Amino acid sequence: MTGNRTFTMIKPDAVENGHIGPILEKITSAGFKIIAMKYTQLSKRDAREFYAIHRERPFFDELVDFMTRGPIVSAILEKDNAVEDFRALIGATNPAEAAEGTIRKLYAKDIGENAIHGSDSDENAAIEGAFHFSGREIY
Ligand code: IDP
Repeated sequence: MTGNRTFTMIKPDAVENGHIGPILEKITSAGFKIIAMKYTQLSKRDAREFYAIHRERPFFDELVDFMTRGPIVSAILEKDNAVEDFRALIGATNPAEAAEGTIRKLYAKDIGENAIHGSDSDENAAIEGAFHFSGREIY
C-alpha cells in the first residue's frame, strides 16, 4: 500500500531564476494538491539536519551552502501514489540524465543545483513534511 503524500522544496537556484510559477503549474497540472506551502530560508543547521543522511558524502558542505544561500518554497503534496509519481515528474537527480519534460530537465543546471526536491519514500515524506510544517499548517 503506497501513501498519498510527498514533500517537496523548490530549491534556491530555481527561486533565483524565477521558476516558482512554472514549477507550481507543472505540479498542480500533474494532479498534485498543495496541502501545505511556505516561502522560507533554511539555516545551516536546518540544512545539515535535513540532509544528515548525506553528511559523509564529499558534496555535503557544498549541498548545505547551496540549500541555504537563498529562499526556497517548501510544500506537502497530496495525490494517489504521491512519492513515486512525484519522483517521475521531477526526473533524475542529474538533469543530464533526466527524461524530457521533467522539472529537472527543464529547470535544473547540474547534479547539485537541481531545482527541486522530492521525498524518496513514504516514511521520508512524513519525516520531511513534519520537519517543515506543524499540524496547524497542513490543510
Ligand atoms: P535526490 O534529491 O534526487 O533524491 P540524492 O542522492 O538524495 O538525490 O541527493 C540529495 C541532493 O544532494 C541532490 O538533489 C543534489 O542537490 C545533491 N547532490 C547529489 N549528488 C551530488 C553530487 O554528486 N554533487 C553535488 N551535489 C549532489
